[in-house]
Amino acid sequence: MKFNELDKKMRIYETASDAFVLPEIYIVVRIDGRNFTRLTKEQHDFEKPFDERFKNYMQETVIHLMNTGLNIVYGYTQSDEISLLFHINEASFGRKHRKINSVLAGEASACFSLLLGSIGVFDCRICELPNKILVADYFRWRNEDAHRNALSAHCYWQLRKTGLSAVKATERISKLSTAEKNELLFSYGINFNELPAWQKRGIGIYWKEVSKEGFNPKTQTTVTVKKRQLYVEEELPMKDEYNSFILDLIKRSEEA
Ligand SMILES: Nc1nc2c(ncn2[C@@H]2O[C@H](COP(=O)(O)OP(=O)(O)OP(=O)(O)O)[C@@H](O)[C@H]2O)c(=O)[nH]1
Ligand SMILES: [Mg+2]
Repeated sequence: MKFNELDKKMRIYETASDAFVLPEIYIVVRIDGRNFTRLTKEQHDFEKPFDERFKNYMQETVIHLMNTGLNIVYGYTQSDEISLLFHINEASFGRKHRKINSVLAGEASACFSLLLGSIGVFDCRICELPNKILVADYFRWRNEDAHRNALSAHCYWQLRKTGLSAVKATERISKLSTAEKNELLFSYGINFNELPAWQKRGIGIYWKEVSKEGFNPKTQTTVTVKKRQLYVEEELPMKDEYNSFILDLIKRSEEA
């Protein structure tokens, strides 16, 4: 068989399941650490429930992903996960699922591993969202998930500190309402409302246009240039305000 014939024959098997995201559908990817319960608690000794250094690695990984040449409007991270919102017109890799998922999982794993100094692996999945309202709800969902998990995680580790086993602590927390979890923390002198916002709501990263002064050696004059720069928001709003924040980012990205 000639190579051309072999190439044509085999290519079908490689591309048969090459699904892509239709135009005008918003792409949000969620990248999540694989087995990070083990990584954070057995392989490394990160502070529990939240560790500043771990948070910085996640943040640096988001910044790396937003600088890989894809047009990403917004990056969000909480716990061991990262969500990225693509610009509505982003067409890289023909919007193919397999290519987007594998490239982003690879980029995130490589960046995080270098920061950590050992292997840390991420998976990646695509959410296809047919309108902006759903995009805002997607981010609200992850933001509220962060809030709920932070409250439970603080309770869990507080109970563990007092000598309760993992099973007993989990069982105790499963029976508590949100108000009771707040009270439990309060009884140990912790006011949940006063804990750092990044622990409760995650961190948002987006592009801001800034004016910078530069020197033009040709004309020997000072010039002002506009540059896009990533901005890290550690005090994200919540609930309806967060929906508005996301909708505003989308609006600005589509006007630009
Ligand atoms: N110690 C510590 N652990 C963290 C921190 N941030 C996230 N984690 C842990 O990361 C894990 C994330 O949970 P999951 O993504 O649900 O579970 P996983 O073990 O990664 O499993 P898969 O995602 O299914 O592979 C939890 O165990 C969190 O406690 C941190 O700042 N400190
Ligand atoms: Mg994980």
